[in-house]
Amino acid sequence: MRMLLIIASLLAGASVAAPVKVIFDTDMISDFDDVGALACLHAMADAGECEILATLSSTRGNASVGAIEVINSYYGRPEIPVGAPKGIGVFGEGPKATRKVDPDAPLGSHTGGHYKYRKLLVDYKGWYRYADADDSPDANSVYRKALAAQPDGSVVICSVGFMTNMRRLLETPPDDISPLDGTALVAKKVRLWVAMACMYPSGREYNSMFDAESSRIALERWPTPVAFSDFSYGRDCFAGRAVAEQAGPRNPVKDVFAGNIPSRETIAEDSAKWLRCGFGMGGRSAWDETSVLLAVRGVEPYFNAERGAYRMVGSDGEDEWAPDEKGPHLRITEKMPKGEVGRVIDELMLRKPQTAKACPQAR
Ligand SMILES: [Ca+2]
Repeated sequence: MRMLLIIASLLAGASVAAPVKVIFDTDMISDFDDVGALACLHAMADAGECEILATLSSTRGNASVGAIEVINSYYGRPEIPVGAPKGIGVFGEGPKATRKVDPDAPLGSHTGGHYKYRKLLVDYKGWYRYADADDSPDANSVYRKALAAQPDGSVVICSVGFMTNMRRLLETPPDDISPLDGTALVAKKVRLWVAMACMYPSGREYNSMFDAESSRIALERWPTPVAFSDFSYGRDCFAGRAVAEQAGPRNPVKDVFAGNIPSRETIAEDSAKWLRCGFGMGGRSAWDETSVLLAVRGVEPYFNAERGAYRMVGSDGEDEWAPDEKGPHLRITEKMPKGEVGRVIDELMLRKPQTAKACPQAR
């Protein structure tokens, strides 16, 4: 019954005056819509729409946690707890990496998608504590402390990376933080998990496939409703060019978008090719930003939603959606035109932080 009520309230839209209590879980490994998502979350926190309880990385042995801290610091919230998984999950500077990144190695020796996060640590020295995610606290203890301290049924978890931390959290035993095991603690404290994951109607999606075992366990055992902004929704909803082209001093959000979005002229030369790569005139596919919008503001007025269940199937990270009007999951579909959703996201990303750190000199 509780699950039905939660889904009904989510479908009806966010009408609760109290700030939504959010735990944000991101990969920060190669793609950069994560940066936009965390920026939107801070902007909504500045407006009193949400409270950010913790910010976790779902990857380890890389600059992910430091990058999260740079953005938290930019928005004046350097104290937000951070952590990363231990022992399992995606490791290093890419999903298939096998060795730890050396945070002191010259930037020029690093290539690939993780470069942008390593560069944040160089450009914003002093804005973070953990250059390597492995040195940060265990995500399990961060989650358990954050959940145990909150009222029952009040927390929304928003994951925009791998599902490693959700699986590990469910498997935690009782400890001195809480007498409840992980599954019981989640059932008691979490209202909703919003996940950027999976691909409608079926396929192999980045966040689901690279730690597929954790995805399978988390989706099968999670005891609360789960709402998805999946690959198929976000791929042609674009955001970020506005912040990339924003006038005024540099900041870490602008740096990442300005450095990673192809020019309008480049996209105009072959827009179909760039769409396949997740880029449009509006910027980058807003998979992760649409997820935080869903987590804080709910389904209305932005999205329609279908009930059902996502399951991991096969042996190679494939997922599959099964429509079911009594299912435990929701997936969002288009209601407001995606161009307008992108502008809602851009407006959040363009807001100045209320207590921003002074930006360093451009390097
Ligand atoms: Ca992500």
